[in-house]
Amino acid sequence: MIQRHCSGDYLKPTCQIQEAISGSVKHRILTMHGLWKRNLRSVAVILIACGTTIMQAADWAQFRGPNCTGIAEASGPLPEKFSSTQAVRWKVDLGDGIGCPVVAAGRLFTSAMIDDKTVGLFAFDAEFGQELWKRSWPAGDVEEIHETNSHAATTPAADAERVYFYFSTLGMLTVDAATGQDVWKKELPVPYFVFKWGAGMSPVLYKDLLLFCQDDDLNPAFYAFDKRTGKLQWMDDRSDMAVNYSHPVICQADTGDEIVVAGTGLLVGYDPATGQRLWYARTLLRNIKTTPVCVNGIIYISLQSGGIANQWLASVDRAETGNSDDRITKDEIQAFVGKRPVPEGFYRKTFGRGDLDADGDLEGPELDAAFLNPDNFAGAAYDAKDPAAEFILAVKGGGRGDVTETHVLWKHPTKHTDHIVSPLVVGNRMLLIKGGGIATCFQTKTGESLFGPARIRNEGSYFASPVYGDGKIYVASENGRVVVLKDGPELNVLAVNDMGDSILGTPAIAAGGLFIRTRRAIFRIQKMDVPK
Ligand SMILES: [Ca+2]
Ligand SMILES: [Ca+2]
Ligand SMILES: [Ca+2]
Repeated sequence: MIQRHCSGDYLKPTCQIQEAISGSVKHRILTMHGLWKRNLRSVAVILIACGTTIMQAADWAQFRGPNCTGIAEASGPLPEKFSSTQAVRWKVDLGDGIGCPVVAAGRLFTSAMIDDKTVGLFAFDAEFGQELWKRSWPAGDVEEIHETNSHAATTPAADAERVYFYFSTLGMLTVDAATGQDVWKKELPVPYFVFKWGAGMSPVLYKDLLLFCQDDDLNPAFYAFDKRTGKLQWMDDRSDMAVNYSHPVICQADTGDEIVVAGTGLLVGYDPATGQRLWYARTLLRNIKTTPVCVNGIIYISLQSGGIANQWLASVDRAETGNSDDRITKDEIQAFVGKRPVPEGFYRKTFGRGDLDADGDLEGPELDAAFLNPDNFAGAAYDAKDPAAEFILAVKGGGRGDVTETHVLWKHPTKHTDHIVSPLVVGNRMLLIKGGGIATCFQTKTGESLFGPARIRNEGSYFASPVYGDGKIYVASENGRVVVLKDGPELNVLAVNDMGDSILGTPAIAAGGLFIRTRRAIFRIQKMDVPK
């Protein structure tokens, strides 16, 4: 039962497919492994007292760790100074990859391309680095992607029992965390990204749900599976969205938990039990690639995005692929894409609603109509003088319906947000890192500036998002350097460390170490002079 939404109504019902969601603490206790086993009795007592949070605090089980925040609350001491040879507990060479490492119940998981045609998923002992198992699959007929990307771009999610891994041509694969053996598999529509950005969304866990949101150019949708069986619990058709790369986060609102997803034009709060859209704030931009951070029922987000017409004209209607007449034709799109035929479905969706005069090209307002849902125009219009926009924003969860006027706490234009790097919120401070190595910091209560823009002594490109542990903030750059900042109300660069190889994936902090995935290896970095 999928009910399509009516015009202008973003609270569309979704197909809820049976079974209430129940987190079972008892189940977790019975199945804990490794490090936890030693302290089973005391851990069990704490678990009963605080529900599931203790597992999440100690593990780094998914993209950007607990609730995608980048924060390790109980990390133990972590080093300031390290390199590819200094403070390295272990290192393993891997194939190319930019997905992040994750750690659950003492095991580390990460993905890599084993060769051009084969994708691998690897399990290591987080403490000692021995390979526990590896799996490989034929990558299949993968789409061409941008040269800075890798086909191994997604991050697994994991718990003590299973590892959940998404790959564009394979769908969602779930294997046993201890052995790597198949548990369940779900095929999903293979995503299409006309600008060759490629698949980059990773599954995240919430209680017994495995959440996967993917806003591509053909079939944008948000899925919730039963993590044990793969059974689809609900899905939300997100055909009102353009391409986004923002991960779902959990907001603990006064009214209960919500799943919050940022996307084209809209920040949406979902009911975890049913997948219904509870609220939306009509306050975002066109393509959202940062992930919000949710603290104490408030969602913080930083954004930078242009309009849609200007991007299409700049990319496609230029000398190499077009004729610079401010009009886009299918031939120009095909010339831009290259040899692979553009899917008919893409033309149906875009020209179908955008070519208003049916003359075979898109121009002026037709560009906005083609590439944005008619009910969800976002970002600069085709005739805007300045299509770029960027801001920071705080929205209170727990609303119902259109909360644009009621729950946006503050929204400030800035000049230093990044379009890919997500913000880090530690205590009452929100830190942004922008490409080029520029930091700005704001207080979360009002969004007022605390410091910056200020240089962090490493002028690289940035794809990874900052992470926090032991009073320090680690910022990894594509140029292989990891800048270490002291967390505080002023900028304080403690060290700039060279890992000797490009880093695009966000590092993980868990099990007493800092795990850094470079393009060709994984390192466990830790403070070496601390007695164990
Ligand atoms: Ca043209
Ligand atoms: Ca036309
Ligand atoms: Ca025309």
